[in-house]
Amino acid sequence: MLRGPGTLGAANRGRAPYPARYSAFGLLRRGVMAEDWPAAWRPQPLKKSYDVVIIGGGVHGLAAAYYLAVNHGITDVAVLDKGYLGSGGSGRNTAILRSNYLTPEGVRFYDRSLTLYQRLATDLDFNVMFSRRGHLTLAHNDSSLRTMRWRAEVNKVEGVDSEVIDPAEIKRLAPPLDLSQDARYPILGALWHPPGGIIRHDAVVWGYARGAASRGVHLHQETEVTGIDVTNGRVTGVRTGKADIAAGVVLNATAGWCSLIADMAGVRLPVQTFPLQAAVTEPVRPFLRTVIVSGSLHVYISQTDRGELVFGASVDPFTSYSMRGSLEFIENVATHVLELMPSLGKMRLLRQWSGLCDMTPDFSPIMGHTPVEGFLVDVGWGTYGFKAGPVSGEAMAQCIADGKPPEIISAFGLARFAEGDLVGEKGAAAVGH
Ligand code: PYC
Repeated sequence: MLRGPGTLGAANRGRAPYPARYSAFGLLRRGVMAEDWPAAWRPQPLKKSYDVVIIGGGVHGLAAAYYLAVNHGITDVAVLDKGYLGSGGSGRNTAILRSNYLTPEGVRFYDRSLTLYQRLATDLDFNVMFSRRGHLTLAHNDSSLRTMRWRAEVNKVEGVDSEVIDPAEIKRLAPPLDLSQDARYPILGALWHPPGGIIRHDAVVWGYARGAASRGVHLHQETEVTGIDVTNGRVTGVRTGKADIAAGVVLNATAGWCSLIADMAGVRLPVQTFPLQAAVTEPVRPFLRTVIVSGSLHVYISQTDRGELVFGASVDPFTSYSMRGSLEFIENVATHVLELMPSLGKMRLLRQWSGLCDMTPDFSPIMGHTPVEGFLVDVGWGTYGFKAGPVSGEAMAQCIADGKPPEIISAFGLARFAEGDLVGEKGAAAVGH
């Protein structure tokens, strides 16, 4: 099944050039000629064998496939997804981008991702609607302010633009915020991160899918992996609901089910999976430019280019694979949004949804090789996965091509949990967990 641009112009298959170059002129010509766009990617037969099989058709898996092809010329690659592309965390996150992390390793890593995101529309010839809005993390108490000063200093040392600002500056940047000192949780200051912003998350998925497919990568939707074959400590292929596939390299780029997939290869991951809910309102005129985060109130708010407000919270307080929304989440998120912006009392919620977050003990990902030769992981993203899509794809592609992890992910190996060499990134979480 293809949803999204993969279905566009199905009637034109075989006629129009593939993939079409997107341009203002092309848009005009097709409008005038009433011509449909060709499919952004085409279904391919499931081969019996590939050099590389990537499990997970979200931004991480697709970006890895794209950079394997573009940076390393490796194109005998299949991306498998049990649903449709982007149907997991990539289509369920709140599309916030930032690099104001706490550890030097985290700051460098997420900053590379932000750099790639900023030029992604040009690289992919696909409008991913990156919008640099600035990112404000509010402090309601002294300990939050202290952590923000710490983050600002680490950010500056790593060349990332972040600073702690006072309430007057916050009011200037985000006028709808209640900055009165008699608010229930007065705002004492904020970490201001000008490069942060939002993007259209589905477009990122579609852009990478189109870019990878046009270079020969096969995208197989509704192809669930049911087993991973390992012989003498080496991966030899995967089993799917459709057929078995031989492969010398298998990358687990799943979110929500990463520990279950790793388990199929006999690799145990220190990961617990929690639901994370989000909600969106009806669209209103643009009034909020910055992304607002309050860790103490467990809420983040941004306004999309279409005018909707997107709200998110911390993960649900129990492990589960269920993706149901709850009334409790809506009550809490609405309460905290109104504490921050009382003027929103009349806005109506449009819908809510949920995704799954694979949390690691140190809130940093697990990337690179595993004890099973040829079986690699790009997992354990907690609530940070979407922000890391491009850099993860780039790094995992390099890891596969070179046979060793590049420097930028060297701190995120699985062995760190046994060695006690953690990369504590909890202090950079948007909300408490
Ligand atoms: O870390 O900025 C963040 C975030 C926002 C939503 C989930 N995580």
